[in-house]
Amino acid sequence: MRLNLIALAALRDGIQRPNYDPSKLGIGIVHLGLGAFHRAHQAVYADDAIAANGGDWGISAVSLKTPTARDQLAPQDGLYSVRTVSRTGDAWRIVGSVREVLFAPEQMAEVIARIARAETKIITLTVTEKGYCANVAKREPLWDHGDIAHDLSHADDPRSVLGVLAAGLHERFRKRGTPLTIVCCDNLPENGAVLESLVHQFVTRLYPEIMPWLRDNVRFPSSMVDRIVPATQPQDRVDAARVLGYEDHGVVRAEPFSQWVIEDNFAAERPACEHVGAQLVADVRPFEKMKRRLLNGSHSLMAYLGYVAGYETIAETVSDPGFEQLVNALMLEAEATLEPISCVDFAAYREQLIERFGNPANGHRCAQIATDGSQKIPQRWIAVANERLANGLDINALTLATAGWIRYVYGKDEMDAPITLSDPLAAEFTAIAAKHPYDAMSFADAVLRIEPVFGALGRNPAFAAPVKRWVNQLFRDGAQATVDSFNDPATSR
Ligand code: CS2
Repeated sequence: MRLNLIALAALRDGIQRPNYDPSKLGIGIVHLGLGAFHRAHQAVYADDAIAANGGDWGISAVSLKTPTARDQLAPQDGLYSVRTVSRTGDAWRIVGSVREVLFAPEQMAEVIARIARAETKIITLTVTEKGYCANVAKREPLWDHGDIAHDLSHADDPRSVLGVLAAGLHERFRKRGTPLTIVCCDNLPENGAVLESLVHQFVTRLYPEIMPWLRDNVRFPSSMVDRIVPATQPQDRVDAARVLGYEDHGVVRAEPFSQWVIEDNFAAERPACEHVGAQLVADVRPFEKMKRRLLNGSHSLMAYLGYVAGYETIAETVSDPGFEQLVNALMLEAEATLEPISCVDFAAYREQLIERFGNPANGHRCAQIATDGSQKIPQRWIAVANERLANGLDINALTLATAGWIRYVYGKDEMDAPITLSDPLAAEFTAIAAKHPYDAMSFADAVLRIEPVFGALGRNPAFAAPVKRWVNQLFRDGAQATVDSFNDPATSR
């Protein structure tokens, strides 16, 4: 039998579960992007906040691209378990806050109606970097992106996140136009301001008449989200059935650590998240920058170089002393670009990150983090390299990290086996590799010219020359030897 509301009542003791009746919960939040991360992060905060303080903060969770999550959770009345994995063992809990699951392409009218209802006070989003179909640095929608172009001519049947938001906002305006807060939860710099700008530009094209209302009534706080959530593994389902006594097709696994820093800029009511561990602050930027540059920057470095060196997971990669040293070097380069945060000790934060990366129970695969590098590394590394060069600082670890990415997108590993590239620019990488087979320098040179990733930095010799030298060494000596030589200056390049 599947986990559902009836099973919940009969669940065996010892498993944490909602102390409220999920069937009586009203929906106050719409979430776009029902991946594992949402289930292990925002939905857990909502679950805790409802348990602690009540309130109709149930979530209508929307999948935009695939029906998988809807098909997993709808038969379970939205219920699922979170398996927290740590060095000391597992903990399981059932989350009750997801009250409705929708698959947008089949249930668009319901999605739009949910966004429009006055009871909905908040929209949260986890749609990944590429999900915004935008040039993030310029804060502009990619107007010629297929989904954006489609939505501009089919406003009632949108495909893109911006299109769905625009249609929902238009309908909300037509109803009562009550205030709304839209919280971006993706790893983008100043994510609230970015999303606000994208939505404003998009809505201006489709429904200019609602812009005065939108400006006055819809807020876009920025937020920093953090929890390492590896993809669910088949074993998680097997274990869920054993531990819960019910099948759970929606189970997610996550590390014990969790953090959510949110700009206190809401248009209307919100759940009392500050009572359940979230930090409400005036300015999220320093927190978000720290997390993105230290955690995500290190993640990407380990994903590419670790993969090429033959490691499967992040924990395996960081347990190699050479990699641990390189990650620390990258973090120090990034840290020098951060402004101090009064309540944060960066050295302790770095140490905690190494410990989190090394959690052997995580099973976080390098290949998972390696996806969509073209969308991630500009804000994880390139911005840092630009700032350091402007301040006359070295960029040794950053250039090796970048070389690791270039080596990875070559598309063949050190045994000459194909690497499956999952990236909006994958076809471009493959074409460049075909043009420069086994020619490290010309391949690197051509990749460095990909403007949306590197901007002008790719043509700056202070960056491009060391990157190309590292790429050459990676092809010649392999990733492990190159990482080891980074740490041992005696083995010079
Ligand atoms: C990772 C993130 O996949 C990735 O790119 O770096 O998903 C990371 O695990 C989270 O941001 C941690 O909060």
